[in-house]
Amino acid sequence: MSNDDLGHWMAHIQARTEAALESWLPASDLAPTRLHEAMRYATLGGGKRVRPLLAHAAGALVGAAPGALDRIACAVELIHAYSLVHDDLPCMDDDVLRRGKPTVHVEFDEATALLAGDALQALAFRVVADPGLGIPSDRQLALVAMLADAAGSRGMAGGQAIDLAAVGQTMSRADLEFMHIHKTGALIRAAIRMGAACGATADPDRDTALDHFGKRVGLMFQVVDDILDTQADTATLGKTAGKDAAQDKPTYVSILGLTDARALADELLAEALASLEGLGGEAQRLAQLAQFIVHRKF
Ligand code: GRG
Repeated sequence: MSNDDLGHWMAHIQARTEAALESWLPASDLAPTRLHEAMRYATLGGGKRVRPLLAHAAGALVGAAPGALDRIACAVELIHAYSLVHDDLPCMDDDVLRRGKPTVHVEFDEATALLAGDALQALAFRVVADPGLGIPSDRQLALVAMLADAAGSRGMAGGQAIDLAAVGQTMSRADLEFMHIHKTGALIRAAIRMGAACGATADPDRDTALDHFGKRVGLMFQVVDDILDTQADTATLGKTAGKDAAQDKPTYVSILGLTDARALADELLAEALASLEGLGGEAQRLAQLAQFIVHRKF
């Protein structure tokens, strides 16, 4: 699988994800129209779709049906989109730019942004719980639980609570890792686990290896996000650059310095790739995605 091939495959999965999101999101002329417009504005036509790409790559590795993976991809992206809407609110990170356009509360209003996030989260669970998923019901329930764990207080929302409490504080490296593993890592890890759980057969060794990969990639994603916040400009990122330092937030760059933060990202990449070693050539796509995540420019 060449990098050229990766580009085509990514474009293909991104288009499938867009189509799946379009099919699940309520039409903008359906009442309540303003809320539905805001949900669509927050979700469609933007973002790298990293979590859907990982879900598809993990699912393809285990022979999962592409239609089921479209739904998993859609669900994790809906949770991600909701988290971005809420994260940008004045009571949280208070940002005005996301994916190169005004944030949802700027384009609409705060109450609509809050409700749009809530409704996107509910829709994510609706998608996974839908009978059309085509997965035996015990495993479908397990998928619902995986998504809930990743999004909840022991996952993404918990990590966000730690993040908000950390503003202006000093933090140990261990505490920073704990925060990042939850805030960003939990959903990325869940995307991979959920994709893999759509396969016809369980293989404990394979699933453990994939989960180890997901943990490393989840943390690596945020280490690189911390680096990009200091190195890239607002136009490239599509969101306000330099936010972490401006808000006096502890990050890998503030704690380790830029050089060691980069070294850590490389170390996590090596660990992630090592965990794929026993999984054969089909794991190549996940390896390529890990490389993409660490070398991304936005
Ligand atoms: C529960 C009230 C309430 C709020 C929750 C959970 C939450 C608010 C915020 C989660 C924190 C968060 C936004 C984590 C993700 C951090 C991150 C690196 C986002 C950027 O992800 P990319 O680069 O973005 O994948 P694109 O735009 O490419 O999809």
